[in-house]
Amino acid sequence: MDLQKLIPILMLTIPFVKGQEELKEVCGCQDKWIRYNGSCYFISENAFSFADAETFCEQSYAHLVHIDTADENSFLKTYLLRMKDANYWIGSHDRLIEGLWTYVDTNQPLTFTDWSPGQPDSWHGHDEDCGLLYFPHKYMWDDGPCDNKIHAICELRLPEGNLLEIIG
Ligand SMILES: [Ca+2]
Ligand SMILES: [Ca+2]
Repeated sequence: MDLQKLIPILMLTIPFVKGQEELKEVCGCQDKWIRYNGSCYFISENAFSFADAETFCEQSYAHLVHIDTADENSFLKTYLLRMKDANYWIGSHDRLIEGLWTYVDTNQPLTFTDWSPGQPDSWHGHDEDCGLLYFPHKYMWDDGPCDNKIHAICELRLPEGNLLEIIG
């Protein structure tokens, strides 16, 4: 196993030598990441093109968010509604085959969607091949030009099972 793959495991393991409180805080998600169910999420302060947003997430061993369920979707929407108005990339796109939307982490078609009415529309024939949470519609989904620079939502799926149980 190379060091790059080992780092995320070390980051999950190191906290166990620290205090109980800190352990509870860190064993799931890194600082500034938000925990929800089996994943950690990071909302970027900087704005990126879709491709650069995915690269940004990969630097933390994550991907642009893959929204699997209505629960996860409403968690994100509720969270974003408390922040400043802005648009956010999610990991879905149809860059390869127009109209076939897949996720960057799995390359699989979407199983859950929350498109705004009339979306995705590749507006006025523009190439809008990348998925985003669109603040004017309370973070329902839209398709936008992949070169637009907006914020990224990264998702890091935690390993299955309860680490505390396994270790202790
Ligand atoms: Ca997810
Ligand atoms: Ca659109």
